Amino acid sequence: TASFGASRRKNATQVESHEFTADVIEGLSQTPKRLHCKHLYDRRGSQLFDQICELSEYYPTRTELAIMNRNVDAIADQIGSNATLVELGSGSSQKTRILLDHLREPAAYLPVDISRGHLLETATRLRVEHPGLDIHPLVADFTQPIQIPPSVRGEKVCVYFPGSTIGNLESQDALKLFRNIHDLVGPKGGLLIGFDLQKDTDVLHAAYNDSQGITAAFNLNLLHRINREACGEFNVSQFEHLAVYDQTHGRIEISIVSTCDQTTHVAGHKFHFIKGERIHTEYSHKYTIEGFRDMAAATDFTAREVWTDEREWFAVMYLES
Ligand code: AVI
Repeated sequence: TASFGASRRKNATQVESHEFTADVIEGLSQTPKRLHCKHLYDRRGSQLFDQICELSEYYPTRTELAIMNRNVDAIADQIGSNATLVELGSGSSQKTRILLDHLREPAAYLPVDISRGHLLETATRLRVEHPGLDIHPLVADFTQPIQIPPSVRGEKVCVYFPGSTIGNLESQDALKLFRNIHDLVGPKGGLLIGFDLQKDTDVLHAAYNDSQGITAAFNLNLLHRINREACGEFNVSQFEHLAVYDQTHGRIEISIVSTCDQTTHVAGHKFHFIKGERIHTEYSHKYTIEGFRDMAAATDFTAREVWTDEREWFAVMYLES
């Protein structure tokens, strides 16, 4: 599951569906039209994202995993002993396992995710795999400030934010998140973060325009979701996936493009599209190590160490507050 998490829980479905509908109507009323990328991760979207991670063209997941495997001892040294590890947008990922297997006497592990079911499943599994570890799942939206329960006592707090999910935030939101993390970990706290690096445009293009069309299905699923959950009437076959690399901003820009002039309705609201008009759905920022270091420094984090792969396609950085 991606780090924004699947946000559908049976008993909270109604409230969430109102919020989703309101958000969709607001986004489609803007010029240019836009939809928040967190809405890409309903149950189906999360399944499709898991498939993306397995694609030969989608290098980030396996590259980050290889970096973690190769450097986990050095990473554990940086984090130090008796640390409380807070994972933002925790998945069921192998990266977390590697880290937990190597941490020196961790005080506690706090996986944070917006999806309760997924979070509790992960916590149950981890309790079996790590019987001595104090595990406190937190159902929360990590883009908002979070609090560590007072019962959790470690020598320091380290936030783990893998997967380059930071890249899906616009720069102001990324800075805000860094500040929240800084407040959470306190003085001498840590942040272990994975981020994607700038590289050859063809490699980037292939990663977001895979030959099997899984990324296209992932993106267009958002229109299906609107039809399912927000009384939408999109004729999805009249829209296409578009992902292009914008070199100036160092980011992949993902949108859904209308292939003709058309009108659709969402919960009784009318939306007109001209041929070629885009709905922006996601950014995926690609950084340089220097640029990332500068962004972190603007929020008073200092880069202590960075690990990368031979091709320098992806980086994992340890920062201290
Ligand atoms: C979750 N996130 C880091 C992915 C990325 O690469 O930006 C989301 C994604 N969108 C399309 N493919 C993958």
